[in-house]
Formats: sequence, C-alpha cells, structure tokens
Amino acid sequence: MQKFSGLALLRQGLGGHLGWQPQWRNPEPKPAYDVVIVGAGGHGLATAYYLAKEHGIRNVAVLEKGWLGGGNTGRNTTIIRSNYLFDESAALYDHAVKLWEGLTQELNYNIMFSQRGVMMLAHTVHDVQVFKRHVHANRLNGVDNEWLTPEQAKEFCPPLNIAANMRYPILGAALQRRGGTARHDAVAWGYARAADAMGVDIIQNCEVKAIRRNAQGAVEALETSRGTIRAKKVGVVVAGSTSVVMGMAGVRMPLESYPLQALVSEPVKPVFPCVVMSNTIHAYISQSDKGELVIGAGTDAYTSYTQRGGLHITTHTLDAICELFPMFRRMRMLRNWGGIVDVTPDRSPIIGKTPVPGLYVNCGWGTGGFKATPGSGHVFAHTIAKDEPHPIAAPFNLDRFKAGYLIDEAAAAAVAH
Ligand code: FAD
Ligand code: PYC
Repeated sequence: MQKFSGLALLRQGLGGHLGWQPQWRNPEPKPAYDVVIVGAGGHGLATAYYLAKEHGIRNVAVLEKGWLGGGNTGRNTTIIRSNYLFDESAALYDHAVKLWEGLTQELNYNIMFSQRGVMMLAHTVHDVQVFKRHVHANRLNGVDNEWLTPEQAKEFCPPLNIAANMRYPILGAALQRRGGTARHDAVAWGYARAADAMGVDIIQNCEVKAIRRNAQGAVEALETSRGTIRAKKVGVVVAGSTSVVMGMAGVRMPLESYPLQALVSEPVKPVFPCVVMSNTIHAYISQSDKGELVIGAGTDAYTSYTQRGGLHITTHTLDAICELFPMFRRMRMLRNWGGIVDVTPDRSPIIGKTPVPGLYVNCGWGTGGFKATPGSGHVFAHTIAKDEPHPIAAPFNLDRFKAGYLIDEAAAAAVAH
C-alpha cells in the first residue's frame, strides 16, 4: 500500500501528482468467501478491516448496494463523544474514542479527528439534573465530563447567547473535552483502503436481494444484483435498511427507521471553536474545516425510507440556532439532506449473533453511530471471528428485548426521536 507522508506529498507534487495509486481495487465478486459483510458504511468497512488485521480472516467481501460511504456515514454531522449514562455504553463508546485517538496513524490516513470538545446545553431544571447525573456517572467510569455555569459555557464558546430573557435560557452545560469531530468520508475511505490492502474485496453497486439458508437453517449464500455469492458467515451492517435485509433471512428486528436531517451554511472564516448540542430544542452545531456551519435537527415524527426530512423540522432547528447564536442570523444555508436512522426501543445498538447460525447483525445506532465506528467494527469483528460476543458487545445482544435487560440511553441519544 502506498504510504502517505509529507515526503510523499512533496515527491508527488514535484512529479505533477501523476504517481498516486488508486486507493482500493474494484474487484469482481468471487463465488464464495469466508465472511461477507453487507453494507460498506463506516461500521461495515471497519469490521472488515479488523477481521483482516486482528483475526487474520482475509477472504472477506464487503457488498454495497450504492457507493462506499454513501449511507449515513457520509450524511452525518460527525459528532464524537462517549458521555453515555450506563456502564455498558460508557465502555462501548469510550472504547471507540480511544481508537479514534490513534486512528489517523493506524490507517496512515488523515481522518481529521479534532478533539475540540462537545458541550451539551441545559435549558430546564430537568436538563440540569439529567446532565449532572451524566457527569457523575461518566466520571465513575473514567469518562471525562464536567459541569459548566452559563458564564463558563460562554467562555468556552464565545458566540453562545446566555441572556437571561431568552426563550430557552442556558442554565449550564456539560462539557466533554475529549469529544469532537472527524471527517466522515475520510473514515470510510481510510478503512476501505487499509482493508483492501489486506485482501478484502470491496464490491460497490452490488445489492443484496435475498439471503439463502441451508436445510439446517444456517446462512449459506446471498443473492445479489451481481449474482450468487456463497458465504460461511454473513454480517449485516446496513443501518436504516436493517429490517429489510434481516427480513430476507426471516428475522424480525425491534427497529423503526426514520429520516434524520442536517444542513450546512455558506462557508465563513473560523468562528465556532467547538461542538454545541441542545437536546431540548433539537439543534446541534459545529464548523467544518471548509468553514461551513454544520447543523443538525431531530428526526421526523414518522417512519420512512426517504433520504430527506420535513422542512418544518429544519425550520424549527434554525429558529433555535438563531436564538442560541444571534450572530448567525444573516447566514445563508447552502444544502440540506437526510439519512435513514435505525432506532431501537432503548436507543442502544444491537451487536451480535442472531437466531440464524452464521448470521450476525450490527445495527440500531439510530442517530448516534458515527462516533462508535472504530469501536463497533472492532467488537463486531471479534464477535464474527470467534462466534461469541466481544465482552464489550455482549450486553448489546438482540435477546435483551426479550429478557428485558434494556440499556436505556434515550437521554444520552442527544437527538430527539
Ligand atoms: P451506513 O453508513 O448507512 O452504511 C450502511 C450501508 O449499507 C449503506 O451504504 C447502504 O447503501 C448499504 N446497504 C443497505 N442495504 C443494502 C443492501 N440490500 N445490499 C447492500 N448494501 C446495502 N452519529 C454520530 O455519532 N454523530 C453525529 O453527529 C451523527 N449525526 C447524524 C446526522 C444525520 C443527518 C444522520 C442521518 C445520522 C447521524 N448520525 C450521527 C448517525 C450515524 O450517521 C450512523 O449511526 C452511522 O453512520 C451508521 O453507520 P453504518 O456504517 O452502520 O451505516
Ligand atoms: O449522537 O452526538 C450524537 C449526534 C449528534 C447529532 C446527531 N447525533
């Protein structure tokens, strides 16, 4: 694999940039693989990468119906944090943050991870109580989180309006300094390039249309738009399409799929130093390295598979943004889009085995799975390779919805749904 470095950049620059190699191959599907991953989002690609790197399983294909990273991975607002309430979630999301911290070096690909801090605003007495509870629980789990007064919040984020007569007054904020953002496309591309270099076949424009099971009920092959592909093991990592794909194997999932949307402004000079989220009024904002304000809203109230949301949702969000940051009132919005998020009853993901032998599922990340990408791929690869859950993934099994061992993270989900 060609190495990226300052020297390589200089050398290529002097040579007119004619020597860069393609980042990954474009292979034809083989008739059979040891493992097939369905879905080339960040989670699927990370899974393939860790299968090859940590478990030596390299006869792997990742099948993608569209283009690599074109699902929620390429549509999200890239907020990364691990300030979840329960021990199980803290372990999972902080595992991911620790991997994020070394990922650029590990992949030799600049994923632009920026730990600029994620600040969550409290507007009501209830918010204050909930966030303080999170601060205490996080600290007990070794996850950084601190409580700020309104004045301290403004000091951390100068554009913030903390006037007492606001419609949504700021009563304080919880700040995770290790939280931040990363470049979403680069995450998909970095994992794809590194997995491809270890022999993983990434096959785009290849839609899975049916899952075939043998006489014992175990998974044996996938019918795709590019023919039949046999597989000893199949990992389904298709976010908003999970119910549809798992339905092909006869497995009914406890999921609802909703559109979640985001928008960006025209680009401006650096003006916004951190990430700010307001769960109560459904708005969150950061500034991309290109200078655009990246703004997100809550989910639509109805289930749907359209990759766009209702206009009233963004209008409401922009009302809130203008009240929180009056200096942005005259900014123009450039684009908006949506992604389909897969929401579980307890707002925590499902990672693990299924009732079908050889079939594994990784889904239910809802509005908040980007932050988990490296950790999710890492524990899911272990689960597939060993046919038993990674200890961090074990509580997030599908059976919890029967057993009642729910991990209720609705308050930490940060986005209303
Ligand atoms: P995806 O990236 O969606 O990948 C799944 C892939 O499966 C897709 O490429 C799809 O084409 C493919 N696929 C589907 N069906 C088939 C089939 N039949 N055959 C083959 N391939 C198939 N999370 C955060 O942590 N922080 C945020 O700030 C954040 N903001 C968000 C903002 C928006 C607007 C949205 C929509 C989501 C946001 N999320 C956020 C959630 C996050 O984007 C997702 O949880 C995460 O990206 C899911 O990654 P994935 O790899 O599982 O899914
Ligand atoms: O989970 O932090 C999050 C998030 C922010 C925006 C959408 N999801």
